[in-house]
Amino acid sequence: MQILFRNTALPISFASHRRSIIIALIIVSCVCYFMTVSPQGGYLSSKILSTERSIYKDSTGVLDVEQMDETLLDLAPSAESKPSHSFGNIIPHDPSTSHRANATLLMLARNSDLDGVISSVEQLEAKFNRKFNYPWVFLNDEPFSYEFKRRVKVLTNGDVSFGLIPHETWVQPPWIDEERARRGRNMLTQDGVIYGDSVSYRNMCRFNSGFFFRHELLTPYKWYWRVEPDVRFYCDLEYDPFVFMEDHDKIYGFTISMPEWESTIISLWSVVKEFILDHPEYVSPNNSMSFISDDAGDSYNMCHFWSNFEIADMDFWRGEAYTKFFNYLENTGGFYYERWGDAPVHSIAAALFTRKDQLHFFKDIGYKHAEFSHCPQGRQWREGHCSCNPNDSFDFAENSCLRHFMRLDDDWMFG
Ligand SMILES: Nc1nc2c(ncn2[C@@H]2O[C@H](COP(=O)(O)OP(=O)(O)OP(=O)(O)O)[C@@H](O)[C@H]2O)c(=O)[nH]1
Ligand SMILES: [Mg+2]
Repeated sequence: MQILFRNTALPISFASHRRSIIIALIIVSCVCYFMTVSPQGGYLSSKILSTERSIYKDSTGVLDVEQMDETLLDLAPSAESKPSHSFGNIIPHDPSTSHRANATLLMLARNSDLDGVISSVEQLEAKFNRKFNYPWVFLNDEPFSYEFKRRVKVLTNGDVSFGLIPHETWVQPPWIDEERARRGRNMLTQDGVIYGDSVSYRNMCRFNSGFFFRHELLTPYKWYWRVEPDVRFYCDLEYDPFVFMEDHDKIYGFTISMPEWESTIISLWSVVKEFILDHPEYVSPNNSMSFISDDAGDSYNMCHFWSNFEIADMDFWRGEAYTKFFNYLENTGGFYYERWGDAPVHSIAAALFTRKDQLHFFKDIGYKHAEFSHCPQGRQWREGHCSCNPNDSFDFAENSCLRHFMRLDDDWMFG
């Protein structure tokens, strides 16, 4: 009996052992299969995704992130392996498969600005550039310290250049009548105007108006994003704003617009009007005069794009219209006799010498400089994971110039 049991038991146990092996093999195969399609870590899944990234470009080569997310969801083979909602956000940007712009991030700074520089760079890297790796250019009127360079370079994977500004493009030109300039500074100081007494502030404004784009570190580039120390970037930026500008034939992008202190630019508009009379050929037929004037150009309403944030095309500043315009302004000495800012100078030129559809309001970029911020609204606020309060945006302030920009055309709302 025992033998019989043994004899019969042996084949039974061998057969069941074989079944177990086959079941185990099936389970292992299934696990391997689901690992490859799992959103959490499958090597193969990331391979599929990176291929899709290169497939789902529009005709201009720009990645349509929303389209890509939807497509990936469609591709998911089963409910179990469907990507989570945030899946699209963790796909690293792969510059090798995307169209890039000839662009740089740009900051003018002093060695003493280091903490504010680090704060701004750290944020822009986290919110945007970690995925895109655009280079940075830092400019200074004095050599950057070893410490400055060491602390800044470590913040980015992009190339970083540190440049010295040529003396003659920074300091007050020798032909400026210093006595007249001093009287101008005193007047603004008495009026309590910020930086009214500062020559270095005037140097900075003049440099930003007419020279930065000619610096040897910037001449290789077409596009720049101007960044200042101690600013805030509130939202994730999943697309490339330089490529956006290029593909949509834009020239100048901004986030905040406001009126200038009138006493700093007393004679600027009359000089601008003279220039327009001398050179009507540079004024675009489709210009944005109604952004900068409420009376068809008779007077300036002081509205300007706040130039501490700019994403713009340096070829426009290097072009014939702006070169002649800047030289015209420069020859009056107004940068030193008054305190002409680069913001009204850039804004007036952009408004007059470009088509209005070449100006772009980056309403999806949450940004703060000093006490004024722009916070995106609605879907853009949610999808950008913005940390700003959407109810606290300078756009709604009485003295914001956004309504002047909006009245140019309603297209900006859909642009
Ligand atoms: N190298 C250098 N950079 C300067 C100098 N003055 C200003 N800057 C930089 O130029 C930019 C504008 O200067 P700010 O002092 O911020 O001027 P602002 O934005 O009009 O005024 P704030 O409200 O004080 O920020 C910043 O990036 C500064 O770091 C200077 O004398 N030397
Ligand atoms: Mg500033």
